[in-house]
Amino acid sequence: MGKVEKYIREVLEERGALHMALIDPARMEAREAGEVAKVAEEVGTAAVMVGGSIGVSEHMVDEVVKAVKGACGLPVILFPGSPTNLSRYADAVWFLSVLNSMNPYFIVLGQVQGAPVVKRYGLEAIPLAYLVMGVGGTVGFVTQARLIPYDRPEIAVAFALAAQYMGFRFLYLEGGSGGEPVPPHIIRAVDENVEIPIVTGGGIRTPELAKAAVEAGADIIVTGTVIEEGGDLRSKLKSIVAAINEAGRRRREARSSLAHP
Ligand code: 1GP
Repeated sequence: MGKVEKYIREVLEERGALHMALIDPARMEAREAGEVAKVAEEVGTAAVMVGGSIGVSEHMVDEVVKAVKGACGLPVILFPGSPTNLSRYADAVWFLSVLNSMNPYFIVLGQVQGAPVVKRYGLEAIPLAYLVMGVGGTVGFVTQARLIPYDRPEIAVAFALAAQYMGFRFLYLEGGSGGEPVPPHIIRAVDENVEIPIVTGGGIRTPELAKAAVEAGADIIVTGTVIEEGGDLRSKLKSIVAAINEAGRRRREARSSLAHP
């Protein structure tokens, strides 16, 4: 296991749940990304993810990653929409497969194109099964995902189990950026059936939504749009991170009382 994955697992162990801030280089300039990362670190975000589905070049990723690394000490994990979204300046990459894509490019061929670059850049690859659900947003459109409907938790569970049996170490339940968050009943059904940590994002813009996702069993909460929208970023992020930490703390306590009744 690489350094970043070890760090993620340690923070999860310690806090019960964690927040990652997502920066899309097509939607945010490097300078602003640096400022956002600094605030994110101050309010307790655990890592910064960088990536996007459309309009992202390697140069744009490089510039954002360099700005984030210059502004804070958090690990930077790439979240690539294509093999051209890799940067030698990042710490790790979610080496993701869109398992419910109907196009083999997004399941394995893009990964084949990118793998030698990951090796050349010395990036830590963290295997991630990526499931796009609900309305799916831009990522659902681009990756030609056969979207998992929110009234079919059994399909989400079947994909999640397949992902775990295939050896993926993290599972991402994606509602689509700016979309409807993956509902708690889907997260709960998946959590009851798989052991690997659950990441979720898409449409999470309030502390209440973040808390509901953690209570349902999500381990890592990703927010992107809320960071791009402007306004009082510090207080917005602070309240979201606090809600995640609080729900994580309660989950840890519940687990330890089960272990030591
Ligand atoms: C998108 O899950 C992420 O891949 C984040 O979504 O932009 O809605 O926060 P938002």
